[in-house]
Amino acid sequence: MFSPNIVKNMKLRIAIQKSGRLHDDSIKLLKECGIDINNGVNKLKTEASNFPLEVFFLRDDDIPQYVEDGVADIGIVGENVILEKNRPVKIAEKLGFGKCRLSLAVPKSVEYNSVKDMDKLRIATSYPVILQNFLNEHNITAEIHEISGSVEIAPGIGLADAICDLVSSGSTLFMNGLKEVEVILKSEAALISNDNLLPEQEVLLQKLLFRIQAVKKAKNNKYVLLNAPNDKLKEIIALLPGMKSPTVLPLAEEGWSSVHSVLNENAFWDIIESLKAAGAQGILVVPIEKMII
Ligand code: PRT
Ligand code: ZN
Repeated sequence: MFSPNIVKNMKLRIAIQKSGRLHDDSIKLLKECGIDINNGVNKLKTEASNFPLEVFFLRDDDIPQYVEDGVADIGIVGENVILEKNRPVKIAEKLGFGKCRLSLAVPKSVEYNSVKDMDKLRIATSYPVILQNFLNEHNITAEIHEISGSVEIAPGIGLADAICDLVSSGSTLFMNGLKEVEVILKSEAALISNDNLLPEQEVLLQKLLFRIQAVKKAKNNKYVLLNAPNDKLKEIIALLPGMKSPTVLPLAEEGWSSVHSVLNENAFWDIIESLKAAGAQGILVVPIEKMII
């Protein structure tokens, strides 16, 4: 294998968006992973003080190429960009932020029944590769107009009949008199890595992934503390999954216990309601910072 000294001197270089929608969440994620970085304004690169990580600030569109070329070892970028750029990089982990969808939209007044209605239309987009693949899959011939920004105004100025663009709240489409008719892709930010990392870099990547996964799990779970009358304990415990099983501690008041557990966000409100109905009182819900199973 390799000597621990090499690992000691080895660095991982990560590319993140310089400014834009993914910048703040990328920095926040690194911070939540316990990595201190000093991201001064207008800096193009910086170093972490407590993890062997060098950070490059780039335009998101360039990140897949930099990672493929090995200028950066890993990067954080939207899945939409990864698929559009179609570079041979690996998705190491989806990160749960920057969520959006790439959709087809047409003017509100246009009747739309199925994707076949796109046949022979002019579609404006900044995602010609993903759009062309989608059209091919559905055997549709359309004229793709590649434009780099403000795609949603294209139908209004007569440049296109439809658009294919990113949507999150839908308000941009609404304000431009458009309606979303097909979701082509659901996207979120992902950590990508070069296909040929050195073994020492792979070790560092695994270390980083371990931390990212702990942060992600913590975000999806809540720590719950509640008081339960002892005669209802069995019923209440049955409702709580916990990491192994709930912790039960006697309260100073006779006949009552304190129950501690971890609940997944998806099932959270349903379980809280059932707990109340089963006699739980004084329910406290606390965020978890890191969760290592
Ligand atoms: O300068 P650089 O090239 O780095 O940045 P950029 O301007 O190309 O990208 P940026 O910062 O706008 O977005 C970066 C990434 O954020 C995208 O690649 C997506 O992965 C993700 N993301 C998430 C979004 C959105 N949500 C989003 N809503 N990217 C863009 N939008 C735009 C969309 O294009 C449309 O104009 O927001 C508008 C629609 O938003 P709603 O809320 O009105 O539906
Ligand atoms: Zn971009």
